[in-house]
Amino acid sequence: MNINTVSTTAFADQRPGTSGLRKKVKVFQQPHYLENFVQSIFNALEGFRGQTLVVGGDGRYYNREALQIILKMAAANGFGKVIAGRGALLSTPAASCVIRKYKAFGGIILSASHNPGGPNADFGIKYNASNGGPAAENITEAIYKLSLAINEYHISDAPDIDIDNLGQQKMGDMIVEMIDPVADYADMMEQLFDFDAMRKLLGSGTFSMSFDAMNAITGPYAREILEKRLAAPAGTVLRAEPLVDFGGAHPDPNLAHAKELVSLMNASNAPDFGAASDGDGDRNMILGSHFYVTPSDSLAILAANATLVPAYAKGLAGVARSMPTSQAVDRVADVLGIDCYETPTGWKFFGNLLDAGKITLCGEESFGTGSNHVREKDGLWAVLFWLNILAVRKQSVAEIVKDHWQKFGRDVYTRHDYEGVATDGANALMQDLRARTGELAGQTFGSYRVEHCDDFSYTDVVDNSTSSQQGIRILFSNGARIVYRLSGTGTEGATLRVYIEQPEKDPAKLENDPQLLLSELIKLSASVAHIENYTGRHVPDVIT
Ligand code: G16
Repeated sequence: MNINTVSTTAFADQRPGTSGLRKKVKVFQQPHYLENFVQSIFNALEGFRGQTLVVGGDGRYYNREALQIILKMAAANGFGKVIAGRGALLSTPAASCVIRKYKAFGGIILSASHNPGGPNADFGIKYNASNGGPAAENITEAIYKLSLAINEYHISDAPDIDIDNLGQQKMGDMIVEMIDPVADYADMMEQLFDFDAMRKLLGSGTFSMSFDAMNAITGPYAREILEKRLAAPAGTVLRAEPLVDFGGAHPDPNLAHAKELVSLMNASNAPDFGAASDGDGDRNMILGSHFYVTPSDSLAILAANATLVPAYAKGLAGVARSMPTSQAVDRVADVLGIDCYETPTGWKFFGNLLDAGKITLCGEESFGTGSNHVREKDGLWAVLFWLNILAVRKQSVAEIVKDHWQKFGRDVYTRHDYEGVATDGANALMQDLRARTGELAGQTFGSYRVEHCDDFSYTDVVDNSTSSQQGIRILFSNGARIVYRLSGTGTEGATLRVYIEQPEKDPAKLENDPQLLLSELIKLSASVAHIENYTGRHVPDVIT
């Protein structure tokens, strides 16, 4: 094997976003584009010579080609071994599990998560550290800076490797081991949950469930765990075959994009439990028969019921949520007497808290929940957690949620997304709000008085690093909040996210529709930020 050093010129647009570098496939297919970024990752790291790198992805278009390139670059840069999922597949949580289990130096995950796939759609790549979690901001910034100055990369001239069969092969001095992408993860799930109780529930004949894998990575995982190890009836897993373009669909498990599952769960003969996961398997949506559980409520309910699950039977060290996630879990933490941390959006911000043992569970409004078992959010894990709770409590999803609201109160919540708006307008809107934070404080709008308004800034309690400009928060005196931020995961224009929340304790109103309960605040959110002026949009594209 020869190592070629290839001259290249830098690309100016390789700054990782909320979760790695996400661009159109066509952008990644430009000569040297992927190679530059991979070399910049390696250049940002120290001490990996002879060490192990884990590589896998969500199976989307360009995944297999990217794996071959990364293998050749890892060999040329001196890694001792690459562990990769067969077929270039590894769900994001499974990649985290494998990095930790085999004590790898780190991993590269090929995914654009819930974004569509295919030759004209999206691709993505991110680096995870030896704890199995997304690289911290100081690393992603270092990668970006190096990408701006790169002028060469190293790549082996070895032929492509067979990535469809298990076992070890050699590329020069480097070992390439293709592993079963599902086995390690499934074994871990079996350690965490009460599989006997769950098997009994699924086999009781009085309980049914549907899991929508959305033609994405979780199909094989869900089949193995739900249909094989837990003996759920065949067909429990819908759209189980991972496809390079997700069947043309948008693999985002929410009310807008998982329409088939939502209709199934609202039909007259709806299953008792419905769930879905996203492109790379780290997100989850939880549904009961005729009932939707918001991700923020789901996190709070998992926290409140954690001791019913073997892995968390001894209780939780603490919990964390991203800033725009509702305050429902804060109430649970209060009652449990444990710490609750508020971090910026991005799973990477939970890493230090998990590593330091300060938290056991964490989650986000963006359909992500996870725990200290790995360092990524974990879609199937959340589904199994719910299944474990259902098996122990023997109540319906709706009963469990309503019971939770009665006990803790409800944080009525909605998110309004304005997708693909002009970047200049979106930036101007945020700048305008930022400039007005001082003057908004103290103002009254209808029945709402602004108590505090700021641009959220976070200081990590473990390493004291700070992250500023993480979203404009308008906090009202009655506990309601409106939060504005721009998405860091889109690939076209800008996406404005508006998060709207209000506590509700009146038992008579607890079960009302959030869009009605929040109607005044929703109108206020649009007028205060002059959304129509800046974006030209009168209504949001997606409401969750
Ligand atoms: C990523 C991050 C999450 C974040 C989400 C949405 O998830 O890991 O922490 O909440 O994006 O981010 P944004 O609001 O900036 O679009 P995923 O599932 O896309 O990897």
